[in-house]
Amino acid sequence: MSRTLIRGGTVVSTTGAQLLDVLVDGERIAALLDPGALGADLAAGVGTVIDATGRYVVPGGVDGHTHMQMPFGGTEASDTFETGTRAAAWGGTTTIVDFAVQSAGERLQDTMAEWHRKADGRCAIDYGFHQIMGSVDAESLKGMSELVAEGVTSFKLFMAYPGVFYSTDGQILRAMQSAAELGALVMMHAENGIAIDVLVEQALARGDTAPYFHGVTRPWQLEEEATHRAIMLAEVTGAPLYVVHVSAAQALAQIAEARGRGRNVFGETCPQYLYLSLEEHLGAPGFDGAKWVCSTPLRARAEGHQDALWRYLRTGDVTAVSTDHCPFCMKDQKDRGRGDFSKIPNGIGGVEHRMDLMFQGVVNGLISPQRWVEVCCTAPARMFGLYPRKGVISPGADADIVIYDPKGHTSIGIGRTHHMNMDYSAYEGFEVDGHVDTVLARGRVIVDDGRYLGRAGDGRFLKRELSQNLL
Ligand code: DUC
Ligand code: ZN
Ligand code: ZN
Repeated sequence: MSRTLIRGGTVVSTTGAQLLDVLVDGERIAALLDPGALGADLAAGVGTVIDATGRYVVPGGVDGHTHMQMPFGGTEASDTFETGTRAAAWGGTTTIVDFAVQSAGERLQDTMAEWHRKADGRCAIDYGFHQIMGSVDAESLKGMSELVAEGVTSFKLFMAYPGVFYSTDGQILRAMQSAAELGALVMMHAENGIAIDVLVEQALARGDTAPYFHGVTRPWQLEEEATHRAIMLAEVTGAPLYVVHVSAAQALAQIAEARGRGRNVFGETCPQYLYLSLEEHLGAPGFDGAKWVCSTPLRARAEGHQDALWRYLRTGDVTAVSTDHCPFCMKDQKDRGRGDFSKIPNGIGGVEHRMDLMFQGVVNGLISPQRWVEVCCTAPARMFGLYPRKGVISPGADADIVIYDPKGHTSIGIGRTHHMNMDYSAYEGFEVDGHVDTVLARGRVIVDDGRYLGRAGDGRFLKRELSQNLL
């Protein structure tokens, strides 16, 4: 593969924004150079020159939380590894970390092997795996060390979904003890599922069956309580803790408090919690709210969660922004919950829109361009043991690069920017500033000027190291 020069752009990193040329050699970044400073020796092998004048040159996005083909509620997330990673590429994300799912009674290793089979040879971009532990027992605890050796260095546990993925506090404690010994990261779905199930049963008995009641029966108090409990269990065991898809301001306050005490506790949020709400979306007329049924749920805008999330994003107590991409179509999937919101498969698709949606934080003066790059690219790479191969534009890193036009415009919705395998868009009608113009994945241009040039199978499995983000 020959050399590529990206010329004239502003390279944005976590520490600053600077006019620099980027020289790519094969799959890697070879050098960052003062504009026009390419010497004759390096210029010799340059086959392609990309003019990035007036645009940002940023690391390819790292989405640390996706669910391609995830089985849920008798159906399966509608994006395959092929369609979902292609959509991610369209949106400037060049790495995902997806979840292998262990349900009760299955061996961890078998589920991991199955997820490799699903993804192998199909992905457009590089990918790693976390392991969901749906069954914490002696065998799965032993299996954790084998997975860490294979580059699967994080384990998700659930305090929600009794009878499906739920772990008791005792099981959580044991898994955290094993994780602490291994140096592995515990990822937590922090909602009190036992209490939620009672509220759900009572709501349905009252006839409150519409999608809106999915949100009402998962109040923020039950997210705050579970987050606090998870933090305390992590403290007792010494395990590093990453709380996924945080939507409640009060849960983030718990995380901020633990971080203030120097604990290895991290928070993740997702664009849906920053932009969508219980009132407008879950509460949409008829059955439309089903489009936005996910857990944790969208919160009441009136309660101030969104403002708090943006604040915590700025201060650093939200470490990373992922999508929790878990798409289901309305037809035949979300439809299953007509007349009973508890049967609506939980999940929102958004892998394609994270970079653009988070860029609105820059446009609106809520975060800096540097922080945008940090939460979307660099921090998730460090959090999940992929740094400095991913998440940074520096010599030796994989040449995963996005040329982003801050003056561009993106129209989100079906028939416009929509490559996910869903029959609706959770962000339909969003008109946003900024545009993903060109995407390079390991040195190859895979998206350019509205054309997709990648191939299924280009993406490789990433063996991850332990988290590089511990306090
Ligand atoms: N939440 C979702 O919305 N979908 C999948 C799993 C989860 O925890
Ligand atoms: Zn979850
Ligand atoms: Zn998830």
